[in-house]
Amino acid sequence: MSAIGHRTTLQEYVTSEWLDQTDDGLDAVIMAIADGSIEVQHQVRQAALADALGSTGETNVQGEIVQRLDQASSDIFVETLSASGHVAAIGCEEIEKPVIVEGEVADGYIVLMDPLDGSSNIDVAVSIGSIFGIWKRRPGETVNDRSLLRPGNEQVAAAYVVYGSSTVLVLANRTSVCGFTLDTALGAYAMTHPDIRIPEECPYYSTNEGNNKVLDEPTKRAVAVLRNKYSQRYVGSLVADFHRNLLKGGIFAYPADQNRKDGRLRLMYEANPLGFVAEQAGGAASTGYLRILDIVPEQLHQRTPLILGNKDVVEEMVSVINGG
Ligand code: AFP
Repeated sequence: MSAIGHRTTLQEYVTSEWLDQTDDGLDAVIMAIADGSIEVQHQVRQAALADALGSTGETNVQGEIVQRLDQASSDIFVETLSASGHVAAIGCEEIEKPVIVEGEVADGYIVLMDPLDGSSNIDVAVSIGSIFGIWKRRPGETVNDRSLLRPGNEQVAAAYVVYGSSTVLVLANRTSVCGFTLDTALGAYAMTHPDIRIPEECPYYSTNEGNNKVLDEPTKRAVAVLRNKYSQRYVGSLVADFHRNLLKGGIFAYPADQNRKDGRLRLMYEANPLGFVAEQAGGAASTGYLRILDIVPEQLHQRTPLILGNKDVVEEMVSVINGG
């Protein structure tokens, strides 16, 4: 029995109050993400029953073993985004080269995505998710590989989906951040979290404490400040840790360390989209030295240190890292 009742559906929202003059076609891109995520959440929840867990045996451009659901999610979103008629190019964690969409593309959005974030949690029924950054093709631009290398501050929108105790899609543009919960009976998203603002209080910090031994001294001091002031919560899926902290307050930190000089997380389809959502919700995103959204990217799959969440706590961590 549908529970949507009086609630605004995602379709109604993105085709009415959400769109402003400049965003023609953006609603179709968001609905392509929504449609793809409904299929992905179904496959994720059925995977064990359908013997669809485990790896493909392939290694992706990150040097990571590709999980079967990683591949399936990548295929699903490339399909729905390409079929939207408004996406000119797609950059994906699982695909080495950009996908330049053939045929006539009106408007032309460029989408960077992590189709299934938190691969290490897929087989153990822990929350995972999908992450999307959306840029607009420059007027008259013939899209090529370099068209995807745009700073995060040029995004027109960003979205992520959490496949957890419920399936929630969070959408941000330059004026608002809202959350929609999937009504599995109706197969449609409905507004459940209007006007999301990251709370003032910050009860949580999320970091892999197992890396502490390989952090440099200033970063160790910064993490110690978090440890002494906040309660730790760490799922190991960035999208799930970020979602909790966005709704309840908190800071996520995956700094660079001796083993990962550039950090672990990917700039274009993890840090930039979530950094955009965080800033639109009153939070902040930093490398420890730079604002994430101001980084001019050089490679599609480049990594970055990431500190993300409550603005004042991010600034405090940055100041300690810089000797403050
Ligand atoms: P993927 O497995 O999809 O790459 O995601 C895992 C992840 O990039 C991010 O979701 C987590 O926050 C982080 O890595 C977990 O890393 P550790 O296992 O080193 O803590």
